[in-house]
Amino acid sequence: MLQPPDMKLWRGRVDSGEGELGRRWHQLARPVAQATETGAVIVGFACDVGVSRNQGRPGAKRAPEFIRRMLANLPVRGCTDIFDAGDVICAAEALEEAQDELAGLVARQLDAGLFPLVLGGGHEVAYGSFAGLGRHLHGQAQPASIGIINLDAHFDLRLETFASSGTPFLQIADHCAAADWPFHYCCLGISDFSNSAALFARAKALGVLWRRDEDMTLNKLDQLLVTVTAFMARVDHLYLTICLDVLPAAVAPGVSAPAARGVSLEVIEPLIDRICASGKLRLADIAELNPDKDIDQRTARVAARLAGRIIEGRTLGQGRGAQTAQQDHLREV
Ligand SMILES: [Mn+2]
Repeated sequence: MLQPPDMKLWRGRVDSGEGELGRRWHQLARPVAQATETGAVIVGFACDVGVSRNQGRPGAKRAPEFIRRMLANLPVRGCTDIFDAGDVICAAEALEEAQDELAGLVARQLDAGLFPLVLGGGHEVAYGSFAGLGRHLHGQAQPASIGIINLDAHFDLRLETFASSGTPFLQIADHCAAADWPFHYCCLGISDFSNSAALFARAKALGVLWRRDEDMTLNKLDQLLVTVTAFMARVDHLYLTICLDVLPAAVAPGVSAPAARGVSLEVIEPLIDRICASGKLRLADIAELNPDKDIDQRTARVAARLAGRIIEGRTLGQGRGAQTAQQDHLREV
């Protein structure tokens, strides 16, 4: 079920004495019905059925509301237009229907020329998000070459007879195989102690590129950036998905499965910046905030910070993407 945007969530401080420079996101946000051609659109996926089915701690259903409240107070910097498309609400056990509805909504926003930033929900959001990008790209002359970059402690490649928050990337691999699309999956932040040997074997069989949490330290950042840049060069479109349990538990306590180690923001943020600067990012989502388990809204805050970084970074990235295209053209000449 699609719930229209609740603009009452977009409230916050007003620094009326500061004029234009004092504006915050709540002063920009408008319902998507008023969207112009450019801009980012916030889409909520109010669902944690996948988390329950995966034997996790439910609560992520309310995350879109909590993240919006944090986004509302962000200062306006690089972003231009922020729209809200409302929430897909998952009724009872109807996960597959909700994922399908999300796919339709995401595809419509992409068709309209907008950049969707989806707020999960459990990581089952990823299958709906990806399917939406797939629908948008369907019918192009070339098979869609989509790179998936997942910042996550988990592969989420579980082999099950039902969909859950642990299965989305195996579902996507099947989806790609059926459509005769390549499956380009890069998973960053994997914990050796949170994935079974079966999952490592499946990742290997599927040609997944992964890096472990312990290999994602600041002194290895340069090499990581080289690896991710090479991955991005092989694809035409990028889908970035962030599972908040990739972060240390002190930074992101409000998740179903807090990380024993995690990857620090010092490493996560430059990676996100590089992804945004590629000019190829079409879609992003942020999954697994569980407001019931959060402490002083730390996790909601970090989710909003990352969402803001992606939306602003992408605006800058478009400029850099155009620049790169121009440089490529000059080299050809
Ligand atoms: Mn995860």
